[in-house]
Amino acid sequence: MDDRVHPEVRRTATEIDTMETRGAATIADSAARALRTQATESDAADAEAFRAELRAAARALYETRPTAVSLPNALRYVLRGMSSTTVEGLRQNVVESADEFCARLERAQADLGEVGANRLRDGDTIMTHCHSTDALACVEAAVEQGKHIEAVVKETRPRNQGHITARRLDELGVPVTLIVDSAARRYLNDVDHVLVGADAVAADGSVVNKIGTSGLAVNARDRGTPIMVAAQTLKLHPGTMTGHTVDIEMRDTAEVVDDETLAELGNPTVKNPAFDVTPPRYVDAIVTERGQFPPESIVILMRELFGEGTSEPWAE
Ligand code: RUB
Repeated sequence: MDDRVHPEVRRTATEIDTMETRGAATIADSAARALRTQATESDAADAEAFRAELRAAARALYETRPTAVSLPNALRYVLRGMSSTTVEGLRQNVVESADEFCARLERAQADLGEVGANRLRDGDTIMTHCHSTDALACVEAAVEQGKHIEAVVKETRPRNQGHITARRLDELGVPVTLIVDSAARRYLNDVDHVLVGADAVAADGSVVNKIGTSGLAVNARDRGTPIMVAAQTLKLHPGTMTGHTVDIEMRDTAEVVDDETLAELGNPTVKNPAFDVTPPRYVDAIVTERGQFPPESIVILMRELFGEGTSEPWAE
């Protein structure tokens, strides 16, 4: 890693890489805070060196995990705030943009929660996949509105993020039924909504989320269960407007099977994709802090928010 990158930023990058810090919104929040630390701790001699240092820090964070677009969106937001020509001015710019970014993220999640909660009726049961703070914001708001909500929670192999969801729902007072991933279709009959988050939403309305989301959505469509994606606009992938695709992270096979078992099995090839793509036709609504959208119309919101330009400010 570049020598100019502050140890705190390195630590944040490692935590994202090892998934100690995980989930698209949380990753974005910690990346913005890391850039803030780089700025406050910088002893750059001049404005040019300061900018170069911040770009190096942003690159180190960017290179951790490839799929959640909230990460580059966060880095872009903070770096684009650098308008001053002095070190002190730039430091101030970064601190203000990072603070503004984190506050906006929190507000967006709360606003999105209110929108999503309106789709949930008193007595509804949801099915979740993985752990999404955006999705849980909808449940939290519904509970605050006095609605009784129950949940069927998929464990989400191989990392079992469903356990985090189960704990969080329990804290909200939502009764939870935990199931193995392969039991999802069986229990779709008992639920009123599938509610998931997103790591990225493409311009055509495709939703990139934890591996298994697309199979769940296809099964839900077959059973007539509505599929709701909670994704604040930070998850919109501007590059997909100009033909870029979303890179799907392949993770270590040790998450699936340990070396000893692998050898006993005759060393088969193991694949461990972390995410998949759900085509827009399997999604009923994308719930954002700007309201809910049919997936096919999300591109209109993307143009409004990002324009057409998506160049990366950390590129040298
Ligand atoms: C997390 C995941 C979540 C999205 C949305 O995957 O797929 O559904 O990131 O989360 P991983 P949030 O555990 O591999 O990071 O709504 O909190 O942004």
